[in-house]
Amino acid sequence: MYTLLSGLYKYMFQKDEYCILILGLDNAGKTTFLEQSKTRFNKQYKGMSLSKITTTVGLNIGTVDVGKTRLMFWDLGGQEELQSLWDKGAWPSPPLAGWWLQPSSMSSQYYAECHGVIYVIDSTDEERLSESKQAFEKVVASEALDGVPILVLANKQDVETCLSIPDIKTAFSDCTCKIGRRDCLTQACSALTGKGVREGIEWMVKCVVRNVHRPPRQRDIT
Ligand SMILES: Nc1nc2c(ncn2[C@@H]2O[C@H](COP(=O)(O)OP(=O)(O)O)[C@@H](O)[C@H]2O)c(=O)[nH]1
Ligand SMILES: [Mg+2]
Repeated sequence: MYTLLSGLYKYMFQKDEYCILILGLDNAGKTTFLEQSKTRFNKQYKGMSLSKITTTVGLNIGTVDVGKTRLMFWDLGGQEELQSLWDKGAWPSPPLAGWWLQPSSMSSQYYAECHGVIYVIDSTDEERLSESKQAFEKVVASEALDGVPILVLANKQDVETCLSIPDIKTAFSDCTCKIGRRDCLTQACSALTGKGVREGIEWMVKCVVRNVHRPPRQRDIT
């Protein structure tokens, strides 16, 4: 009886929550992607004007609900000096008040507890492509991310002169062996127009739900 009732409570009032890191160099389009995703998936969300997004200092947090699944995104600053924090920060554990004031050493790290990674590449920035590849290589080489699905977004595909998906795959080909057997998809995308955003999010949902090695958190629906 208890199992039945708790199952019913979970079905009606709880969502499975998965934590997703959005990584990539500064200016790749991470924050624009997060805003576009919130606007597309959250009916109540009155999005900000995408053209008014400014450089992220620190991080942005946002949630996107897809059916009974909630993705909690952490959009981390991509400037070089902030990249060293990607694998060091800590996830909050609400409802602890003031969690964001706690030093990261007090709890576990982003990488160890995240369920998925979205890595955003600026397809118009050929000059920084190898820098982006190096940052990506460190991400996929991290043991704490073993088995975690990675969605690579080749962003800014609305720009006519951008690099194509095959160009980007070739430039990132050194990293293939480090990707291993985890789920990984390279998706053409424009965070600005929304092209590829829904496909990318839906792919990520499918992957995190089937990854039994990192079970979700349960959250009451608010
Ligand atoms: N043309 C184009 N511009 C984009 C796209 N996504 C982001 N941008 C622009 O790229 C710049 C950096 O975007 P932002 O989201 O702040 O990048 P972040 O530093 O990775 O968070 C802004 O001027 C955005 O308007 C896209 O898909 N297409
Ligand atoms: Mg940003």
